[in-house]
Amino acid sequence: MQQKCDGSIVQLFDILFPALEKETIWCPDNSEIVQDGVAPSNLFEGAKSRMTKIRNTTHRKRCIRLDFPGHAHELTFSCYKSLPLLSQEVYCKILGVAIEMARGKHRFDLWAYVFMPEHVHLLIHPRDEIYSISHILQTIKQSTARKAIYYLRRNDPSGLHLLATGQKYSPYHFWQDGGGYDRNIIATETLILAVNYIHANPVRKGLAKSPDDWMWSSAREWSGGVGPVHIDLQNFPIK
Ligand code: NI
Repeated sequence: MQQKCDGSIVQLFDILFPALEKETIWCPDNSEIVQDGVAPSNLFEGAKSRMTKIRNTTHRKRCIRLDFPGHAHELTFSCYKSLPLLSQEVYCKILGVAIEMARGKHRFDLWAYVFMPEHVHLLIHPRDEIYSISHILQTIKQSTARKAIYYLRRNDPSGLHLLATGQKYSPYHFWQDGGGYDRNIIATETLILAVNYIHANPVRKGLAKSPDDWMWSSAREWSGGVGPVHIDLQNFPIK
């Protein structure tokens, strides 16, 4: 099926998967929506090159979550207004705990992560056939936001205004609205590229000399050391 890529990929998914969950997202890093060899058909393998054409757009797009058994998901989400909230260790710790908690609740493997000052990348692999990436993300983000705002109220009330939304029922946000960026990955080579990409983030941004130098990353655990949030590599296709 040939489709143009100027946003029409959303319609393509609408046609193919009308019942799938969809939501509005903000894509950080001007990233693209890409499907990587997605079941149930191999349609997306061919569609991939066309989909990459929506790379470098900075428009709001809809994120089509494809919760397919066995797929890994590369998730990216940003702090509210892209504020460098995660440059403060306390919030990284809160986020780490939130990921641990979500892992207990939703049964997924955490294969790689990096907490950048203003955004987060996670590579996760749900263990169950039936799962919801939206629920997993919601658990992680809500728990972090609740604790971070509580912390701010008690310890730095003057800092709260940075997170103020002006909305009555949701007065403070820790995370940018929307689901972030979600890419399904099944091919082993793509998984390895994703892990390396995630670990290279602080180096690319000039924040670290090597991936292992960045505290809030799984790079050290991948090279045999320990990191602040434990990763589960027993189900990773190669080691
Ligand atoms: Ni990044």
